[in-house]
Amino acid sequence: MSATQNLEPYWMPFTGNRYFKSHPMMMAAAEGMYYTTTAGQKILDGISGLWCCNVGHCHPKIVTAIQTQAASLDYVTAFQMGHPGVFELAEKLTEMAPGNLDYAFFANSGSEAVDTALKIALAYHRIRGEGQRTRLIGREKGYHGVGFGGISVGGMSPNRKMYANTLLPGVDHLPHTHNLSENAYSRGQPEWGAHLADELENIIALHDASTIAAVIVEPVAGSAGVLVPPRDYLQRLRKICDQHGILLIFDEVITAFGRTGASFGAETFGVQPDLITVAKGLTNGAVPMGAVLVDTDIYAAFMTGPEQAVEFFHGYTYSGHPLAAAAALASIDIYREEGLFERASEMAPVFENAVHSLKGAPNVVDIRNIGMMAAIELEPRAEAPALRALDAFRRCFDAGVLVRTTGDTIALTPPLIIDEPQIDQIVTTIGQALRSID
Ligand code: PXG
Repeated sequence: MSATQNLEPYWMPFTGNRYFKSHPMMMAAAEGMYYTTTAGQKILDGISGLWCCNVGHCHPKIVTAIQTQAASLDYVTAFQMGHPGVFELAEKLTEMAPGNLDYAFFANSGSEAVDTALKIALAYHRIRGEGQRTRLIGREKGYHGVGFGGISVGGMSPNRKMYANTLLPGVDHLPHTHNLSENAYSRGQPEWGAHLADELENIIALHDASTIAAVIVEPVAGSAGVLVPPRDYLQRLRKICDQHGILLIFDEVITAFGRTGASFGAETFGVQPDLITVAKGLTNGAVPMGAVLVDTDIYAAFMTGPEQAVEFFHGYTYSGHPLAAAAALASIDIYREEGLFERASEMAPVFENAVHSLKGAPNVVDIRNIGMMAAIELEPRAEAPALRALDAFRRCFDAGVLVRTTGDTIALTPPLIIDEPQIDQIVTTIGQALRSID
């Protein structure tokens, strides 16, 4: 960054623009576990960029794949046309996906993947003659991106309140599962809370199952601060959906690609959804891409009518973009070749012990974790919610460690290549930060 660079014209997303522009934090480069700031400081990445860069930054294989693709086929429309990479990607992705999720629809972000999945669910019921199934069920504290569909089923009030009267109609929310009096300091899945899934029965009783199209949840709520599903909770949701002909969508934008210690959260928790949304780790964050993985029966329901007719009136100019497909293929190869899902599963207990060692640090009220994701929840300062965590974030950054905060919770979601000394560095730095702030 030159000293004279004009920061004003860029309206930054999810950022306090005025504060940032007077206290800029700029990255110049990244490699492996580290960023380098424009001031030349090395920063250990404790959050995989933003839950994205699971194989670490600027992996040579991904860099080469993108460079080679950019020089050979830059773009081709996805409508009535294709390129080999995207078909190969669909095959590899659906091979990796659990159960009969044998079809992949491509979008460019998690938000687009979510809106696509909701549209598939609604259209599926309508095609089968159940067009009255229009209701969508999300969950409090859920994050499903920022499209109108995603914020409607999402449960983050700051993201919703400006649009209260223009959200999708006919949406209901399950209760969230965050409860410190029952579950504080859980390691892995909490014992308490499976009964909260039964609230779906009440929602069904209220509206009648025949009006409900789909339930969408994150297997582990990520943005809300790593809310791990209580034991048997997801199983109960699956069972109730099955009993009532309701589709179950797992939003795995964060949990897919090794984050929970397996390829998908669905695998970790042993629950088979009808649709899975992915993004982030799909391309290791290197090129934007999202996807919806779709059950064979759902795909088959659409494949009716004249062969040449469009079956689903949906898609994006950049669906299955060649650069994104190349980055995703390289990422999937690296996940396999470097055994990163297995590594995440092996490293998870080390990570768990390390983060739980922060119990007793000033103002810590909860620590929770699963796989390679964890949260440290702080007591908010009176009258100043989120500021304590923000102070901790800045102290950590100054000390060379990048963490993420949401409200008064510090989230950790490091690249799956992290080693033990780096885990120690993150935890030690957070401990020092918490002891240095009030
Ligand atoms: N679903 C889930 C579960 C997500 O976590 C999205 C959808 C939307 O993806 P896009 O690519 O449209 O941003 C996400 C995104 C945070 C944070 O602080 C997390 C996300 C986005 C911004 C901040 O944890 N996840």
